[in-house]
Amino acid sequence: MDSSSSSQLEFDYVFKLLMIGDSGVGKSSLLLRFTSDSFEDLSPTIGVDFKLKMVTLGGKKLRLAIWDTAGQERFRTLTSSYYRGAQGIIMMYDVTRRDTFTNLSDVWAKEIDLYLTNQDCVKMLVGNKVDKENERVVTKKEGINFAREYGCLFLECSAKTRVNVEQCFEELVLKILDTPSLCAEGSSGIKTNIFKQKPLQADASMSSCC
Ligand SMILES: Nc1nc2c(ncn2[C@@H]2O[C@H](COP(=O)(O)OP(=O)(O)OP(=O)(O)O)[C@@H](O)[C@H]2O)c(=O)[nH]1
Ligand SMILES: [Mg+2]
Repeated sequence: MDSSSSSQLEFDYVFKLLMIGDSGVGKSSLLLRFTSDSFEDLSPTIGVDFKLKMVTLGGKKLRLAIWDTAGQERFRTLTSSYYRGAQGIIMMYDVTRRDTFTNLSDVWAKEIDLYLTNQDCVKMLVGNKVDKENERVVTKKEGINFAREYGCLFLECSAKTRVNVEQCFEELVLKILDTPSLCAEGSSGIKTNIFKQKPLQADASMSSCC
């Protein structure tokens, strides 16, 4: 990745986005669908993964630095350090697994309270795997209610069928753009800061889609 070439610097903002949620809910699959428009049977993430994507939204050229954390508990200490400076966070559950939904309040909301440094950080609740409608155990209404209580945006999606995949990221980013403190000159959303936080070597892979 060459961050010094001029084409790489032609953007208005860098936003750091973080993906959290239980193992197996489909965080890496959603990210792969969004960045590469593909779907595979992925192995659980080891530590943290990272992808970059350029998008144009709201008339701005944006560089999204998306950190995909491991849901497995043994990586929790490592992943907690990646909350720092995030402008947006995707909290994900699997609509066919009730435990992944209850863990949002039992585990993930607590992690956010402990580790998120940015008070105005925009949160997006995502219920994945809606293609498995006949196995659904968490209703859309429950998702809406949780999102209302925790002040999150909300969408249901399927990384497998592409339903609402782009919207998850677009709605999150549009809300970030609409939040002055996250876009102001001198805020952490400005161009250079993402390269200060690199993935730990053996525990993360870095790839760029643009
Ligand atoms: N049917 C269906 N399966 C999905 C969908 N998204 C992911 N999966 C499957 O769910 C399993 C787990 O997906 P991952 O993307 O690895 O889950 P993860 O949240 O990244 O898991 P960790 O990295 O362990 O935290 C894989 O077998 C995926 O193929 C979806 O939208 N529909
Ligand atoms: Mg993963």
